[in-house]
This record gives sequence, C-alpha cells and structure tokens, in this order.
Amino acid sequence: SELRKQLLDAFTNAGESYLSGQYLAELIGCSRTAVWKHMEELRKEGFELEAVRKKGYRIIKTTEKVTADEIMLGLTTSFIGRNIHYEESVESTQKIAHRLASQGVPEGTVVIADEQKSGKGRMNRNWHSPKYTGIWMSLILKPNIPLTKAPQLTLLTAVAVVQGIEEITGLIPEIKWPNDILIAGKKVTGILTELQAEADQIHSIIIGIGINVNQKQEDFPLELQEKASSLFIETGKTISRAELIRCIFMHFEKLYTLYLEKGFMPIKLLWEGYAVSIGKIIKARTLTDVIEGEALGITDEGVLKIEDQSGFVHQVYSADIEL
Ligand code: BTX
Repeated sequence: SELRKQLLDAFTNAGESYLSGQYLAELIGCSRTAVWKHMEELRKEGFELEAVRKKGYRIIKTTEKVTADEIMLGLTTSFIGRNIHYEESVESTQKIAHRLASQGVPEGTVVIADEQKSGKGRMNRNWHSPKYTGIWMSLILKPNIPLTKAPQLTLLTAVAVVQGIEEITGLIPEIKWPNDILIAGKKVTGILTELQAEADQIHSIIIGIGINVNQKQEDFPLELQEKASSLFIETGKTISRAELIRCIFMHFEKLYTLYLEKGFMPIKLLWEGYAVSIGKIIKARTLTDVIEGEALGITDEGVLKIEDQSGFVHQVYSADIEL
C-alpha cells in the first residue's frame, strides 16, 4: 500500500535514528494506531524492530526474503522498482509481468519471486531458479522507441547489472553479447527481453533478469556445473539479494534516463568497456545458421557485426556465441 511505502521511505531517510509513532503518523497523515498496525505487519513479515519508549521505532534487521517491503526499505529510485509485485513461488515472473503489462501498470513495475518452477531462457530454454538463492525478476518498461531499437535495452540492462554486481561485490563481470554476464568465464546472469508490440509500436518491454547470487556449486544441476557460477561461489560471501536489487535499480534508472535523453551512444561506450567477445574470433549460432569470424563490435543499434573469412560483414540480431 501507499502508506506502507511512505513508512518505509521514512525509515530509509532516517538511517539509524528512531522515529516516533507521533512523527510517523503526522508525516504520513494517518493515526498512530495505523502506524502501529503497519509496524506489527512488518514484524510478522520477518523484520526485526526495536521499540524504545519516548524514542520510537527503528528497524534493526530485515527479512531473508526479497518481498516488496524488503526491497523498498532503502530504495532511493524514483520509478524503477517503486511498484513491486512479489510472490514467493511462481512458474515464471515473465508470465506475470506480461499479464500486468497488458493491464497497464506504471513504467518501472517489477515482478519478483523467491523461486521459479519453470523459469524461461531464450528460445524456449529453461532457467534454473531455485528458492531463496537468486534474483528472479521481470521489469516492465514503456519506452517510446521503434521496435528495431529494443535490443539496445538488453545491452543497457547488462550494463546496469554489471555495475550493480561490481558495486556490491567488487567483482568485475564481463558481458558476452548479447545477454550473458560472466565471471571467470562462467555465467552468473541471463537476460531475456520480450515485447508487447503492435505494428511498429512498442507497447511494453519486459526484461527478465536472472542472477545467481547465493547458490553453492552443488546447488546447480550437473549439466550446469561447468558453465554456471554464483556471486557466493566467486566471493565466498553471502550477498544480500535485496541490497543488490536496489543497487541494480539505481544504476538502471540512471542509465535508462540517460538513454531516453541522449540515445544509445553513451550506453554503447559503457557496454563496450565490459564486452569480452569484441575483437575475437567467435562462432555465432543463430536459429538458421552458424557464422564464424571476427566480432568487430556492435552497431549503433546494438546489432553484432561479424566479419567472416571472405571479408563479408554479417549483422547478427540474435544468436548464441561461442568464444
Ligand atoms: P539463455 O537462453 O541465454 O540461457 C539459458 C541457458 O543457460 C540454459 O539452456 C542453460 O544451459 C543455462 N542455464 C540455465 N539456468 C542457468 C542458471 N541459473 N545459471 C547459469 N546458466 C543457466 C538467458 O537465457 C535468459 C534467462 C532469463 C531468466 C529470467 S529470471 C526472471 C525472468 N523470468 C523468467 O522466466 N526468465 C527471466
């Protein structure tokens, strides 16, 4: 509810300080009983609160889940993630996001789950999304751009996720065109961009982001052991998923705002700084073809250019890349 958001924003701004029931009631414009009721609900949700007589309330520990309230406490964005739809377990957050998008939710709405039973990768592949260990979320955007520019948002998302991971863990991930984020050559993040469009006009873009955060090596199924990793495996530390989510939202909002004002160029430069495939001989498997050659870079639209042995430059819109 709006009231709950205002309450959490107040605690976000207060930092370590106590806030009195009276102060909160006046700030939000509700009764002290209503404040108390919300504090009780937060406690039930798993937050640990401290109530000190004559001083007020303080939140001393948050939940282990990635509920809307958990993400909201400490969130400083203005529209990305300000409207969160959380469920503990779902088939796929993409499915729910598609439904919400066609119902007309505000831009920046996020669907997030602690587990996906049938998480989706590209081309009908699966995305392994076990409970409480990763970030499984779908972001709904409504940019006023032509269809052909949609791939740029996949690249923008990759930059935002990399910046978030870098800030929280100190690790420096690499991006493999178009949508893989790797650490030490292993996949820690996948991005799936889907569209709702009519003719040439985008109605919504739904960006699915899957990040392996606290999985241990043995949590991955056998077929992923060699090629997947998590932030826990790479750092040896348990990472707060909610903190990482907030950090990614922050970076995303900055980049997306820049993109809408200045276009793809500034994003392209940032992206290239993290890209591993550029300048290398790669093999690109598209749905119909295999193209082998040197990855020259991406076009201003975000399309990959590969020069084959005969010197012909292919423009690749979607493929799997082997380095
Ligand atoms: P992709 O097609 O590039 O990658 C899928 C492939 O990656 C799989 O075939 C498998 O080999 C491997 N894989 C599966 N699970 C994992 C994992 N947890 N870690 C590393 N590698 C894995 C990438 O597709 C796009 C993934 C998007 C996932 C998000 S999660 C939230 C949203 N909801 C949803 O259903 N999908 C998106």
